[in-house]
Amino acid sequence: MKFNFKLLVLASLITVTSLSAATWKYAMGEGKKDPQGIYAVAFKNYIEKHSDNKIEIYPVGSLGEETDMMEQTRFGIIQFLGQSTGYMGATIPEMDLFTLPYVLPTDTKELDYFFKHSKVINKMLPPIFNKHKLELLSVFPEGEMAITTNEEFHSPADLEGKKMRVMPGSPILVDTYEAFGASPVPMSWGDLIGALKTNMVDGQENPTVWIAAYNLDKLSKVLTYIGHSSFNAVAVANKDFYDRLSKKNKKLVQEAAKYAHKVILKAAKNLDKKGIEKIKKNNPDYKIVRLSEKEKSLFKEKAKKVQDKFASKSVSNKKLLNQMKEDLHEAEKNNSK
Ligand code: 6CS
Repeated sequence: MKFNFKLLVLASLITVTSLSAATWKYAMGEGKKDPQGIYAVAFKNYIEKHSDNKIEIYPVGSLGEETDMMEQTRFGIIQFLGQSTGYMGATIPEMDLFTLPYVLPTDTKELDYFFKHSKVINKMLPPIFNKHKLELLSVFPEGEMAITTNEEFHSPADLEGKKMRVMPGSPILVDTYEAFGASPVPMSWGDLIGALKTNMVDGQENPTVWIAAYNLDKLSKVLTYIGHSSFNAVAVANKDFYDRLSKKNKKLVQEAAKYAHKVILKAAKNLDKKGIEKIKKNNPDYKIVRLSEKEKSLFKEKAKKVQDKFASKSVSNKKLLNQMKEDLHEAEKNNSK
């Protein structure tokens, strides 16, 4: 039989390529059209455009709740995860930094600058995530937190005794709503719709893009902005998986994360506007309230002890909060140029 050298080379190339090509799982706490999905799809497109690797995306609910997916990622069952920071504080206490009331601005330009240049995100958090078997890829905003209730409120006194759902992984969210006079109810997303329908809870908070996407306005009478926080999410990889990647694939993952971060930050500038416009179009009689600065000051006063409690929990928390305030001051200065 004539030795067919070309066939051998082709077969070897296919073998090497197939050996080097992989399929990676990417789970998230939202759907493909939601902000975490915008990031995940951009990440997938970059990976598949620049390599033979494939990304399988698992949207919210397909692999359990956000807390389940975090454990699956930490133990390497899933390679990549998109997660809301409101679910992370119990696993990585420092991450409650992103749920603190009246620390992050609501101005989208300042947030954009902060999420691009923050020393907290780019220098201080990666080694903390490594301790939890995770490689931090990105942190990004999904919009200003808006509060939906069945009755108008303008002060902490108005929230007295109101059962307010908060995301289940954040002690700071419990502290915040207790400080605001309410009775916080930690609850996963999967249980919230039913709880609103049966009046198990009186209200909840989410960005308007999410409120509009899942018709939470139809399960309440009024939406109130108190200017207290932004909804944020992270993208992470399992650390052992990431460390075992070839140099080429590590570079590919970092470039894909950088690209997806640019895509979601660009989209994030308009998420609030798109969300509130969709709510107004679908629900024209729905009441939308923005508290005055005077009314906000009552909530800001209550928020101070929540910020102090976070900082007092550990030296790490205190350093992170101080650095975040410096990062935000930089963002504010840049925005005033
Ligand atoms: O309220 C929640 O739990 C959900 N909200 C958003 C914006 N993303 C996912 C999260 O599970």
